[in-house]
Amino acid sequence: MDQSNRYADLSLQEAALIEGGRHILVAYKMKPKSGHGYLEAAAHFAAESSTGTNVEVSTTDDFTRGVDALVYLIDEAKEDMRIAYPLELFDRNITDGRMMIVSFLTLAIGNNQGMGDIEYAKMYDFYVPKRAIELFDGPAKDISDLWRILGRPLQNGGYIAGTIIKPKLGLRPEPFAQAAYEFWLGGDFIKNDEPQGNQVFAPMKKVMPLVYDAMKRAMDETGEAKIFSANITADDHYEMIARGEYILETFGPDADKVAFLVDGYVGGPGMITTARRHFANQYLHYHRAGHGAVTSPQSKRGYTAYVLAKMSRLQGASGIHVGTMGYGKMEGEKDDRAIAYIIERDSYTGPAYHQEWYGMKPTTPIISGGMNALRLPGFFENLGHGNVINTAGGGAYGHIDSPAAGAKSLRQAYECWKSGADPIAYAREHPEFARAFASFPGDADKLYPGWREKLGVHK
Ligand code: CAP
Ligand code: MG
Repeated sequence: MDQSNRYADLSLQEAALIEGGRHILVAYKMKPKSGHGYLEAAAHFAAESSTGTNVEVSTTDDFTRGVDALVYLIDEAKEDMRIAYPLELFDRNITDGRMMIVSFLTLAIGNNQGMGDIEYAKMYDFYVPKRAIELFDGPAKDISDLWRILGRPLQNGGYIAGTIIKPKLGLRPEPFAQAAYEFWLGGDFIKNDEPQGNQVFAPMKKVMPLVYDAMKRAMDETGEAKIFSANITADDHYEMIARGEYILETFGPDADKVAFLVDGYVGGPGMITTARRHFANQYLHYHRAGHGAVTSPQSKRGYTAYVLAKMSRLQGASGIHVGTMGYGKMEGEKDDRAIAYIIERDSYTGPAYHQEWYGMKPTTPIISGGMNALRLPGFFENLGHGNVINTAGGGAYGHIDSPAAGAKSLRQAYECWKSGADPIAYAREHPEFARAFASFPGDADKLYPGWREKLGVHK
């Protein structure tokens, strides 16, 4: 049934919709199944994403039609299809009237992801009007809270050198805490790896007291504050709260140095909001493990990593992993810097829409995945700044001298880039950075050809 007379209005102007402030706009890359007209398929897509189904129903009235989602732009050659969703469509809390990401996803990326007349559709951008920005939680804490703890300037406080306790799983409490202590002798920030929690060989109630003890000893020895991002991911809301409350109690007077990590993609929006609302005083670290299932360029359905990051800021993530933009081990490319810019700036123009954030706190780009000191200078040059959290697991624990040396090499890589120094010249004056070349010779050969001769390394 062709519903384009109801669910499409190509006379609508995007600028007017934005000016009107009453719609969330969504841009998709959409292709209909063969045999289906583009506008007809798009209109059905909008119907299924709002007030309709595949046939007219007798219960529809004029009010219903007034909140229809409307296709307002199609470009079949570019597979570009854009829909205006009236704000009224989206669910609101009965407790406090706020909006919720789960409702946005249920409509914008819900049943429309499996329709018989749609080959594929992937959300690549969306626009939220000022009123919607006002109705999402947004971050409670941001990178300036971490810079304050670390004694840095609250503007441009710079690079936070972090790691992930490796191996990913399999350490018992004592070696786990020892690994943390050794990194903290050189670095700022340690996170649990995304699957680490309360494994039977590393019970949280054994690990956390030892980690806190390691933190205190490292802080005493270095004279520097340290931060731990503890994973409180769990299916059960009350389990998450129990974990978070236990961890805060354990870190006691240093509980302000605890961030909470949540595997937000596999856990879903509810898990992020549990952490955001129950632990509003803690930095909320959004780990996106699993996102590649939908965000990978190989996937023609779901949504992009750019959309995931933009949604995370609305939900209140203090920081989210944004990938390594082609410099690390995960999929990515240089232009992925847009994923950082949309969450850290108050105003940014993405692939389809310009977005103002009206002062909503920024979400920190977290850089992780195969990074080490050698790869960082190129990364910073591409991004244009180093106001990020970098968590390098292999880059720290793979340094041939020690995790502390690995941490120092990471920090030195940032200082090298910030000073504009030549990395080889900088390495001659900074041993931990120099030893990163010997630690990661494959990277060194690729990024700094002739490094052995230049640094006098002969094996
Ligand atoms: C990195 C990491 C990160 C992923 C996340 C891992 O370890 O801890 O979880 O890279 O990817 O488990 O692989 P390494 P992203 O530093 O040892 O590579 O940040 O792209 O979501
Ligand atoms: Mg990990």
